[in-house]
Amino acid sequence: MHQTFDAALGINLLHVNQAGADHNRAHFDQWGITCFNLMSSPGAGKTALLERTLAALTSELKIAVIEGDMTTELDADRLRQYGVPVIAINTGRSCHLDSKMVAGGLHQFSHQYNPNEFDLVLVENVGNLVCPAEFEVGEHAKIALLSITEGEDKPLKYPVMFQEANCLLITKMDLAPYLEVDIQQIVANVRQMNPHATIIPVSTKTGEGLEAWFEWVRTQVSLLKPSDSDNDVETVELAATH
Ligand SMILES: Nc1nc2c(ncn2[C@@H]2O[C@H](COP(=O)(O)OP(=O)(O)OP(=O)(O)O)[C@@H](O)[C@H]2O)c(=O)[nH]1
Ligand SMILES: [Zn+2]
Ligand SMILES: [Zn+2]
Repeated sequence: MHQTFDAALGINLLHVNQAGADHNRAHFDQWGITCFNLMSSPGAGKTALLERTLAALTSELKIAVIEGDMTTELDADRLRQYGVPVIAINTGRSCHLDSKMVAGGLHQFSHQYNPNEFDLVLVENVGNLVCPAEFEVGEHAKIALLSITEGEDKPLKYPVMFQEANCLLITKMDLAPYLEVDIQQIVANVRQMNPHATIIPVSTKTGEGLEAWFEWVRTQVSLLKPSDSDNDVETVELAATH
């Protein structure tokens, strides 16, 4: 793992990061934006999932993406084709996004667009099963992706990401017939770390599970909305009585 204590400066980097994350979250709340942090090992399918999500949901939600990559804009360019703002952040040698980098992205975003018009910001973190889970960026929910090609033991070997996740997507389900993989064992290992996360098996190739994922996204976005204004609270309460 990277260093979390800077001996030269005598500061705990995780504490500094947390203050920055709280600041970012305050901005999201003020704008009425829900923010998700998508995390996985390299190549588990974050960008593919974002492509399907943008294709399905941009007609009903106003979405922006913060795209973290160490050096390239390859993923950002893939997502720009969906006509949404994509803020690319190159982390250089760093293996994760931190709250300061995301603050820089939000600054850029709020100068180019009116953030009050947006519903959802999707952050694609740098592919890494360890560090991203340690550094909050101001998200309201953490989404972890685990592809079935990675092995059933990953939730046990890299516990923090799976403990922290609000939603776990088991990806590349279309490959199950070709692999000797026990999906129930993956679920059991995740449950051992985290009894509460929503678990959704998906495939961006066949579309399996994507509707359940979209519905989870819609629910999370609508949960944040009521605090927006009194008017919205009333609408939600009225809807609930019918
Ligand atoms: N068979 C199969 N392949 C998939 C699926 N989702 C993604 N892939 C493939 O897996 C590879 C990596 O997918 P990406 O979406 O780029 O993964 P990522 O997590 O964004 O990767 P990094 O940003 O490098 O960490 C690509 O070749 C995708 O086509 C899936 O559901 N099934
Ligand atoms: Zn990606
Ligand atoms: Zn790190």
